[in-house]
Amino acid sequence: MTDKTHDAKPSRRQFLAGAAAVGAGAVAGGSASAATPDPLITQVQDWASGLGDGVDATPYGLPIQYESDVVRRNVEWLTADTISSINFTPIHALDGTITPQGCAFERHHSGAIELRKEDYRLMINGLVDTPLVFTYADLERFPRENRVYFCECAANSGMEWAGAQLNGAQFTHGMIHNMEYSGVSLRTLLEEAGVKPEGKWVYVEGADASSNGRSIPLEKAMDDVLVAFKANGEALRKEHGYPVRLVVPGWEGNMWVKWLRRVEVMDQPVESREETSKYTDTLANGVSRKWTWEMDAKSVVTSPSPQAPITHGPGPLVITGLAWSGRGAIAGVDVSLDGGKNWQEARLAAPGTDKALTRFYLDINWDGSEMLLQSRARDTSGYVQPTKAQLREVRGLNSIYHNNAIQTWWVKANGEAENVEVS
Ligand SMILES: Nc1nc2c(c(=O)[nH]1)N[C@H]1C(S)=C(S)[C@@H](COP(=O)(O)O)O[C@H]1N2
Ligand SMILES: [Mo]
Repeated sequence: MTDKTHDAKPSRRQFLAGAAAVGAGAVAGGSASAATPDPLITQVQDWASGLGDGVDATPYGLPIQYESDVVRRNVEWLTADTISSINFTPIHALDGTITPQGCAFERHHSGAIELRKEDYRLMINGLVDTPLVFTYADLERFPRENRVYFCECAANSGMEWAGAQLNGAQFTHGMIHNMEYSGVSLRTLLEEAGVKPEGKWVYVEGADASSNGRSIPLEKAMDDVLVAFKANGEALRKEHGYPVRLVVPGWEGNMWVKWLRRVEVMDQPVESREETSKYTDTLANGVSRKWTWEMDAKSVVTSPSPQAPITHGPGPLVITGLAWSGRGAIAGVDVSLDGGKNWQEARLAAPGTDKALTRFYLDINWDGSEMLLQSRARDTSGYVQPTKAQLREVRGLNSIYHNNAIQTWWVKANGEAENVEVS
């Protein structure tokens, strides 16, 4: 077969291709143009002159070396020791909504443990008709569900309460991941044991030394909580609770107990360390709010952002970010280019779904001038993401957890971005 574009005489097709290249050049400010031959187009490259790698070079695939900067990172002063640790999802470098397990943030109170399926046991006891112990193989025989949910640590954005501090969406908003979980509804297992009428709470704990025990009202436990063993189709990674973790949709990450070992049905909450001295919010008057389970609606522009600067000149610019709500689905996202004075509605990549990340885009014709970039999420309950000032009015300045305020990036004319606050 002859390729007409190789003829000396320009064909219509060649003209169109040339025009497209010029057009693309104008859009991206790139080097492609019909006038200057591009060796990447005109010359046979090394990778086309021989064989590539065989299929079994890496039995379990890893990202290509050129993507080696798309990794979890930590903030040194936050991670004093390795067993009480936190790292952050590189949300500035991801697209879509699903977080690959390999770069999903981790938070451990006493380190990630290695637990074999054979050694796994889940006990349901307390106010039940029949206390039960399940093996991993037992869990696999109950009807399964598949659901996508976000998991956000209550401390996400916590370092930003007092002022703009960390320079990057990964650090300000990266204590979040969003995966498709496969598992058994906790309701199914509780019904198997038979909850006694006095049972009003469950106390859930993990097999690690910290146990990370939390009390959950029975109403929630019987609603959408999952006992999950797969994430994004494959087994949970060790760091996310292999072989079994609890998924508590929309509620603070601390309740998503990893290496789940026991569910005790109780008539009252335990008031454990994790739900009293930690994960509570102290208000301006010194009184702490008792329970803050639901994660309020929140959003962030992931690009452009400090770690994802604009690398081209004026013209078409894709602004994108993530939005989520623990109270339902995202109904809409507004974006401001001028620090919240004017707002325009972003395009949702797909309609928001219950308690899961939603991707938004705003495709603009950037004039090359600086911007104060913000996003504002709205959820199906009618709630609108607040400004920092509005949040501080209600919550004061003592809080560490549950900061869902609007984030501002100062995008400069040279495309670089910085974490700032507007008043
Ligand atoms: N057993 C156990 N479960 C746990 C924890 C823990 O240290 N031990 N950390 C909790 C906290 S504070 C958060 S934010 C989430 C983090 O889940 P990830 O490590 O999968 O991101 O797990 C929660 N579940
Ligand atoms: Mo957390």
